[in-house]
Amino acid sequence: MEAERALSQACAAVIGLVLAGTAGSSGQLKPESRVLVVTIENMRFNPEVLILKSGDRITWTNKDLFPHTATADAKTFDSHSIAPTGSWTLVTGEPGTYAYSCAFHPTMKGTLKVQ
Ligand SMILES: [Cu+2]
Repeated sequence: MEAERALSQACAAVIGLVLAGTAGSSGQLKPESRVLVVTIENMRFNPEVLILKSGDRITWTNKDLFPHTATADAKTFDSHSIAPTGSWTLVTGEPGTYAYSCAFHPTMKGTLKVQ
């Protein structure tokens, strides 16, 4: 009897968590937040300019045969080395325009516009 009651209480707790997640009250799991992808290929960021909303996630995927980075000019973010076939994800924060480049290949440039 005691075990059954404990189990039903545990289930109620899990349901409560799920509801909290979908309600978007946490700030981390906003239902409207999206995942956008920048493909690194042929020594370029594609797309070069990405417009997104604060809270969106952005994933850089490296399809070249050598490592790259996504490093903000102002050092507000830095992926460090992203290995071939590897990826790195950033959750966007403050609105603004963020120019970034590859630390290994400074001619590779991109821009994030967070609204
Ligand atoms: Cu590079």
